[in-house]
Amino acid sequence: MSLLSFFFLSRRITKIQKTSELYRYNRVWIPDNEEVWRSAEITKNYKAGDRFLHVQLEDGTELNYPVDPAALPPLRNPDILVGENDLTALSYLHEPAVLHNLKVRFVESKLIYTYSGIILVAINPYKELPIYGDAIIHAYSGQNMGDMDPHIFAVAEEAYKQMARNNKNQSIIVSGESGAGKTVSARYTMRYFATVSKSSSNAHVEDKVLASNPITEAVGNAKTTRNDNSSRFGKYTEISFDQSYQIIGANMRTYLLEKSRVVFQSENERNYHIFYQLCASAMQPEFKHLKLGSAEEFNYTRMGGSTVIEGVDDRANMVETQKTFLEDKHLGIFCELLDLNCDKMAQWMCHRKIITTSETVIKPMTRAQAVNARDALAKKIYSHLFDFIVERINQALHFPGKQHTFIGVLDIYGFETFDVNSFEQFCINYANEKLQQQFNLHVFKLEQEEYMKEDIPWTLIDFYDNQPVIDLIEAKMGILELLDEECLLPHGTDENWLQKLYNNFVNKNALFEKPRMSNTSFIVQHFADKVECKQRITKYLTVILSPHFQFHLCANSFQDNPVSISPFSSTINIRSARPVLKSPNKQLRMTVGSKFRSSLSLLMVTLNATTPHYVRCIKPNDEKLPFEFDSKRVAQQLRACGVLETIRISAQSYPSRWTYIEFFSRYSILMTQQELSINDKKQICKIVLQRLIQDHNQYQFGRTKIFFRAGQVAYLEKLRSDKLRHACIVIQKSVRGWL
Ligand code: AOV
Ligand code: MG
Repeated sequence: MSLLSFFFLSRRITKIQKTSELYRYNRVWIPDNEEVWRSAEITKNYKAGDRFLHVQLEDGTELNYPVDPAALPPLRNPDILVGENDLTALSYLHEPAVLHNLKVRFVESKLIYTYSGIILVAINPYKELPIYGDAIIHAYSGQNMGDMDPHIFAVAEEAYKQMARNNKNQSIIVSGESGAGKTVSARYTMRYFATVSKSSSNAHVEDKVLASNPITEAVGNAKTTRNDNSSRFGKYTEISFDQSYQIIGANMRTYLLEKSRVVFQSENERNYHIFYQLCASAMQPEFKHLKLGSAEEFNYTRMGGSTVIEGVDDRANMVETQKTFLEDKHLGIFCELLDLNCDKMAQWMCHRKIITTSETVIKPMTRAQAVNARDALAKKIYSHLFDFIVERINQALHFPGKQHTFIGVLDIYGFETFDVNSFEQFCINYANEKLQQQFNLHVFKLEQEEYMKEDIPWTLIDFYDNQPVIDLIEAKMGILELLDEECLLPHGTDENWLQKLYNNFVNKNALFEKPRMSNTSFIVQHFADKVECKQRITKYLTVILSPHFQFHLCANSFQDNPVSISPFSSTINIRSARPVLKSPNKQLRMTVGSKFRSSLSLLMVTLNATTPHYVRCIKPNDEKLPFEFDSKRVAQQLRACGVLETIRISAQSYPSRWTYIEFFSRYSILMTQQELSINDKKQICKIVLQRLIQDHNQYQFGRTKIFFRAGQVAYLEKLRSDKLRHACIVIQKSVRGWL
């Protein structure tokens, strides 16, 4: 959402809430280029209609600040509210208040977690903190969210509790831009579940679930300019629980691994960690046969300039990766897969076989063709290995026993924009649009619709609906469909595709632009930012690898090993069926974009069938400095991820709700005999609640449900458990009396 629309939103609120009365000798926030907002004290009495506000900044500067009397600057909250652990508790809810509150907590109190209604905001401290130990996990276990300091463990506990209480699958959706802390947060939630729901029957199942992280990170993470350990794939891990809510296994779905990295890395970036870990361990006995050398020796690993990451010991990490492979056998298989037949390789790296009706010709390739074929092979092998490893992990994490419920943890690559963006960024950002929409749908639309359905007074709140940009990408005749169409043509090119995009969308769709100086790229206005994608997108979909080359490669090098055939079998089937290179393989060509689209929509279906919990990770500065808060960068992310709208909606909304029947059966223990004698159950609920919670603003009676403001259900639960405990004591006493 643009800064401008935020101004309009806060203006409207400003108008309603504040009169010029409030601007007498009060403190306000004024926009600032550097700090985003600066605090200022009003030093002269402001009269309605005045076009200037006399203010003094914190550094003592006095200003005659020009104002629009209809939209005065936002007011500061009283100091007593600063540092609140839930942003929705602030009295003035606007961007400067939220930013200031987060900054005070983060910089002064070193608190990285803050609630914003149903969202947990997590600011990356870029420093190891002593807040993740087992003792802390146990402290959070069984507690109510509101009773404890905000923490990733509190979110995990809430998901666990709701799963057990409502018998419903849950998901934890972690989002944020690259380097914001998603993977770290996802890992901690998994640690939490592994610790609190240890299986008594299968002692190692939770260890195995946790061990999947280092493996997938070794093969799927790499150093980028944004993050030394950047996830280059998306991951949704479903942790399965049995009827007693103990872990019985896990299953992982991965999304779109960045394959181009295998053969190309930009300056200061690296290939996948595993390569450096293997090179650093080249002299270890178990890796000697691979005849590896230093990462400096290989084009694929030294391209980015530096093969080391500060503070990272690749050799030690290899030991770690090796340890977590569930049996050494798998690592052996992994290495065997790379052990290619040399003669055949040399032949098919440089030649291709062309079969026509009358003859079969073997033709040498040009250098460029051979290089392309080599790169395509490398990417193919790597992505197959990646899928193979994920598949094996899933097999290893599948245990006998019936899954009763699951908690899914989604750690997907964050929204990203580089100087040069390609198809990968396009897909990553598209995925983020889908997630943002899922969030919008859940928090805004469903809430509002529910209140309306229940006849609860409710003011509609504007929110940024990103359906138009999703339509631009995935709807009929949208960007992806046009791409598929182009790839189906025998002579499809990027140029033609781009031209189609320009023809279809320029001046017709406000979210699409053609850069003025370029015919080779297009710009999409995403919810978080504008992103320019460069040409060469169809390149990713074009089959460059000679079918015969692959076929022979597979048939000759891997045939003897039935396990190693499996990751390549799809290649063989597809390729061997169509051994002529001249016409492109249609099946493969059209799938990349559409496959991603369908895997994303499947993910959305899964997420929509669970109760979602949201963690929004914020990257506080671009230099990876500990506890450094760059207000500009934080404000940008808060705007992009919808935190501000959620604050407004949460403050006005009722996050918990019970149907009258549910309320009646759960809290009948709190009802008096006299109340219970009333015939109408709905009426009983109303009477009881009015007696138990005096502040009538804390709930609303809908047509079929009761809606509670934050914290009220926790209060009722406490009354209930006190009553139960009391009842137990009474029973124990009377039993003792009988004995
Ligand atoms: P990401 O997953 O959001 O980026 P990570 O979870 O990899 O980001 O975090 C980046 C780095 O920030 C980590 O390697 C840690 O050094 C540091 N960090 C993050 N969270 C914490 C924390 N809670 N405590 C201490 N350090 C932390 V990407 O995968 O690039 O989108 O694609
Ligand atoms: Mg990550």
